[in-house]
Amino acid sequence: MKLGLLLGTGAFVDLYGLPSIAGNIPAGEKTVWSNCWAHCHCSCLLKMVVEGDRIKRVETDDMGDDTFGMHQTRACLRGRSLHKRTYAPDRIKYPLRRVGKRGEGKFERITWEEAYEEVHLRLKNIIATYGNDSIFCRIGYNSIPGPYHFVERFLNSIGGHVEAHGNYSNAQINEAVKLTYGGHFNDSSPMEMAFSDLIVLFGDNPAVTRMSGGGGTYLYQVGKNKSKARTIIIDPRYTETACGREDQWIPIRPGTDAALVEAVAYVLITENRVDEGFLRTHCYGYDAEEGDPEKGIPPLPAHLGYKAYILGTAPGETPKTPEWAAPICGVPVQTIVQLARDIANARAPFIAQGWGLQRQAAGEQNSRAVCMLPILVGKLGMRGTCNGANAFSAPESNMVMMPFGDNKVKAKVPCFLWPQAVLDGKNMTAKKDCIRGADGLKTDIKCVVQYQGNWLLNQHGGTNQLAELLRDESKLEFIFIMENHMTASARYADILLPSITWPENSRYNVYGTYAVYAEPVVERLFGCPHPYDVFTELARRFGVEKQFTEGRTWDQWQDHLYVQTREKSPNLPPIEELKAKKAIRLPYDPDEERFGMKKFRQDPGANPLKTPSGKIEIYSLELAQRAQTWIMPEGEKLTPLPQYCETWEGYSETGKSQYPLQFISYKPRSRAHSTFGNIPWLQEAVEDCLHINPIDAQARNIRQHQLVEVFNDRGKIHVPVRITPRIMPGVVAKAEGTQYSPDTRGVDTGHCANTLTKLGGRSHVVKANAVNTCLVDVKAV
Ligand SMILES: Nc1nc2c(c(=O)[nH]1)N[C@H]1C(S)=C(S)[C@@H](COP(=O)(O)OP(=O)(O)OC[C@H]3O[C@@H](n4cnc5c(=O)[nH]c(N)nc54)[C@H](O)[C@@H]3O)O[C@H]1N2
Ligand SMILES: Nc1nc2c(c(=O)[nH]1)N[C@H]1C(S)=C(S)[C@@H](COP(=O)(O)OP(=O)(O)OC[C@H]3O[C@@H](n4cnc5c(=O)[nH]c(N)nc54)[C@H](O)[C@@H]3O)O[C@H]1N2
Ligand code: SF4
Ligand SMILES: [Mo]
Repeated sequence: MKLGLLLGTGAFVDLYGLPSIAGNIPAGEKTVWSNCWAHCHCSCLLKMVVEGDRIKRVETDDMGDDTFGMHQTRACLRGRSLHKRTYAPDRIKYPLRRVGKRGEGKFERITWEEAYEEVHLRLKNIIATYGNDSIFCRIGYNSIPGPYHFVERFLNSIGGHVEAHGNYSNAQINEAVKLTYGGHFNDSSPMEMAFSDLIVLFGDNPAVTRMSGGGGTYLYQVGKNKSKARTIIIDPRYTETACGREDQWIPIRPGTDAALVEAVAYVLITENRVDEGFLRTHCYGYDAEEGDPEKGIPPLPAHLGYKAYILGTAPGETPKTPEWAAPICGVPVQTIVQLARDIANARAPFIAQGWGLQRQAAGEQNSRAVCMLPILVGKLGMRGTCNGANAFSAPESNMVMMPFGDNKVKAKVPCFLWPQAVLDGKNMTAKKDCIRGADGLKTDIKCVVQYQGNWLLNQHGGTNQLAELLRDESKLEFIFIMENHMTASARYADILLPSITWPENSRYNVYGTYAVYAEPVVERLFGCPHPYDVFTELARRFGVEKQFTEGRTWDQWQDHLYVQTREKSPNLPPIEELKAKKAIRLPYDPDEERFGMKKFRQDPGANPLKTPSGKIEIYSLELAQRAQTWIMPEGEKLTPLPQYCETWEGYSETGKSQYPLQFISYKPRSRAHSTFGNIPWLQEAVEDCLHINPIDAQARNIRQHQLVEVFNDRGKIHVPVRITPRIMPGVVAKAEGTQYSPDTRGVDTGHCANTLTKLGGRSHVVKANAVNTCLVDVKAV
């Protein structure tokens, strides 16, 4: 039932028309509706309590009740500390120009006029000398990106820039799902779990990554409470999502999910539990294929198909039995067999994956492998199921975004390979390095623009090696950064401009169950201009102001984008109404079908997928073609089937390497990556430490809570240890996002995970960040 109908209010419920919590606000205070803009994309509503010109505290959404649809989008610990970000002592207050060596962190204060002058001049020189093809910019998606595209827009209005394709989050799974399903990345909403009888999650921790009221974890709880579906969590760590709630935790070695899936497939096939009919009518490459010359679909001999590969009847293949897989993935034979039978017996299995397992060298294959489970049993495109892809991509903001403008530079570099483009861009090609939009790059990257990111150093692989590259002023000639706080990356800026924090800004957001018009909660601090006005001024100096602004101020752009959004979603209130009420609940029907691929499932002939064959591609024709034509550096491999693949620094290397432990870095509860890392409340609330299993700790004489050194050839970090069975033996883990802080001994006392990961550690297919493929050892300090 639609909520609007339920309450008789029509299209939406103006639950948030109320300006403040009546009777609860002391005299002299007022509340202002705002929202949290953090990178978890939960976008929770916040009620900011302001006294005078200062945010005094942050309260959460306290309207409505626990009825689903009327539920409060309660903020997490980070959102409730948001004012501490605004008033943090490491705020960048004024424009700064580097005076010391790059990375030393020595700056002098300059005026805004000097800053405009210098940025204009340096960008102009870079363009005159090397062309726009030498400028790289990638906006950190630290916030719902919508309103923030003015930086790319500015660069495009002055002739363009090299963009990134893919991102640090989900480049591999997106490619994998595209190759397999031709789309359908976020197939089902967690609400479908209400109609499932078995939930299986691979490397997915929504209780942290989609933490609060606006996020998917709430939907997960609601759905699961309704169906009481049994849940299996497959992860090297006993995660917050698993803690005390799961029916089964299956610890697995990082990077080996594909081996587990193959053994499950072996059991399903040999016990006659696969859906042969579905595999014939809806899929390509399970077994021999006749092909269709008219549609350009080639035949496939049986020995190249998935079945022959799994059963080991293809030449040179071994049967992928549970006995074969168990020593690789660390999951006992009996557990594998039981998992296969549980999936086969389920009426509506909801099988999904997070993004941890695709941040691996063979990440695309890991993701494709997980999709094989619903495919084999033919349980997708129906109530209560998921196609094996991600289910917790928070409902994207439906906001129409500020247009990028036409980018005259067509080449796009994989987001993780921009340092390679600095080192040797002109030798990067489409078929070797996955450059898109052109055959290769015209020139090396000479200038980097970072707005709202910390990927210049901290969030990228191999901080020590990357810092060395950044220090070389003959390579990168201009680093231009705009930031709120002094981060590890910001220290490497040539020109560092301050930027306002979220409560100082205004925006609309339309999101899942609500729409908000967030006005600035307080005045901009330190006399800082609005960042849109900063880029408007730069555009003016380049003579392209009109083109950049189209005559709109920031607030006029916001109104303009909201009106366009409403044209697409007519159930939104008129702009005047939202502006008056500030926040509004949108109707949400919990029983609505929220699974994908329904039409394809019902009639695959009439509703083909956007794959080369129009079917689900177990054997990827696109990958088969790339395997013939791409130049693969040693160690990188393209296989048309979703196969388990041994990789550099994977589990198969642990016996041979002097670094015997697999290291993974996961999303922190107290931060969004490095954002919020400067808030003492949050540092106290969540311990930043290395998790190690008692067996591995004992073998190294390590005691609880002592300081340990985690090391490999690339770097060393010092970090307190937590000895816990919540991490499986052979694996150590740490949250990502603490700031890189090398000391004079070369030890990173800020214990940034990327001091251990590999700078060029790229995945096989889309060449994205494989930071979870990493070997280390640990010793007591
Ligand atoms: N080892 C390891 N590395 C990883 C990952 C991992 O799992 N392990 N995860 C990867 C992933 S998924 C991602 S998405 C990336 C994230 O990488 P980044 O997007 O670079 O993430 P943050 O560290 O959050 O940096 C965002 C910065 O933007 C600033 N900021 C916030 N709001 C504003 C604003 O309005 N204006 C301006 N100018 N600045 C603002 C914040 O202060 C912060 O310093 O990291 C990747 N790196
Ligand atoms: N609190 C908080 N929430 C966030 C963010 C944040 O920084 N903080 N960042 C946001 C962003 S940008 C993104 S991209 C998403 C990221 O969301 P995810 O990428 O899904 O999050 P991670 O914690 O990196 O990884 C999920 C799980 O994968 C497990 N894992 C790692 N390797 C493997 C493997 O080989 N196999 C299996 N089965 N499991 C594995 C990890 O132990 C972890 O529990 O989260 C978003 N939400
Ligand atoms: S879950 Fe927390 S960090 Fe994410 S949007 Fe909500 S309040 Fe902000
Ligand atoms: Mo991400």
